Amino acid sequence: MTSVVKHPAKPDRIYAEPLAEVTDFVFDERVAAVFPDMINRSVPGYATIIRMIGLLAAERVPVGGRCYDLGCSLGAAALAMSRGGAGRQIEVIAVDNSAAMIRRAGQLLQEDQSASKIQLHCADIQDFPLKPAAMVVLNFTLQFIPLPKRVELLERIHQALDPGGLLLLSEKITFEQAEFEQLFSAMHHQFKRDQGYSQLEISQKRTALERVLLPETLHSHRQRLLQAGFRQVETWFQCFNFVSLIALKPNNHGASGDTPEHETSHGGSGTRD
Ligand code: GEK
Repeated sequence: MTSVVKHPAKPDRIYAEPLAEVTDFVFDERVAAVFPDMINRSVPGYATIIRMIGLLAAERVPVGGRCYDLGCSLGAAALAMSRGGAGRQIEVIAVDNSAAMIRRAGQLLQEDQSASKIQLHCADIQDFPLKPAAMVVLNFTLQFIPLPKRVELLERIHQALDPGGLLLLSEKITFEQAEFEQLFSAMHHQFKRDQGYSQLEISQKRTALERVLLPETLHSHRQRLLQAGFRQVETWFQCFNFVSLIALKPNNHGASGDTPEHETSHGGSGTRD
């Protein structure tokens, strides 16, 4: 989260010592205090995704347009959008249900002059009312929403988006093929080792997240986005078991495609993911 934090991030040592009992992961004060270090060392490509969110906002958000960062944590994506839309009077609304995250985000954003237009809300995104928007970001947030509730949230986002609007959805994913599941989990594990996490930290964190972060396959995500009303869905980033998708809502002229993707042969090859 280099874009928010100007001073070195406090190191994440939450799972460094053996715990008598590993309880479910929560986004509390301890996590909020080390979050930039934690997410950068845990999610391969995180800094790139944040930077590209800024470029997407620069490309797609019109003058006076509205953006949402849902499950904003410390507001990295909100800040990227705010900077991407600089000079265009865009409105950025960032929402998270962790009071600790919102408090810390408030402190960090206050230090950043470019972020004056970002509104922070401590609320559950599952029932947070959405106004018309040009861009919505769910950057590694949907994975924490209960499975049966996910489609409803995506439907509300689709409904709120302006014609031609876009949803950016980043998620940790699983794979149907066991070989890829094993290979990419191992690569993620290696990535964390390379970032300085010990075997103990990796294994205790995995246990803590087991019942909290529920990943799905890329195919499930694409199907649900289509079900929610999106017509065009494309993967723009993937590193092992971390992906980021862009889902488009057609503009009034149907420019992003009037035909649901499941009725066409995708990418000309007819193959599915
Ligand atoms: C980033 N997007 O830095 N309502 C609101 N917030 C929620 C909910 C909910 N129902 N469930 C979880 N969260 C950020 C990173 S982190 C991803 C997102 C991670 C929030 C939760 O409090 C946390 O701040 C965030 O979603 C997930 O670009 O830690 O892997």
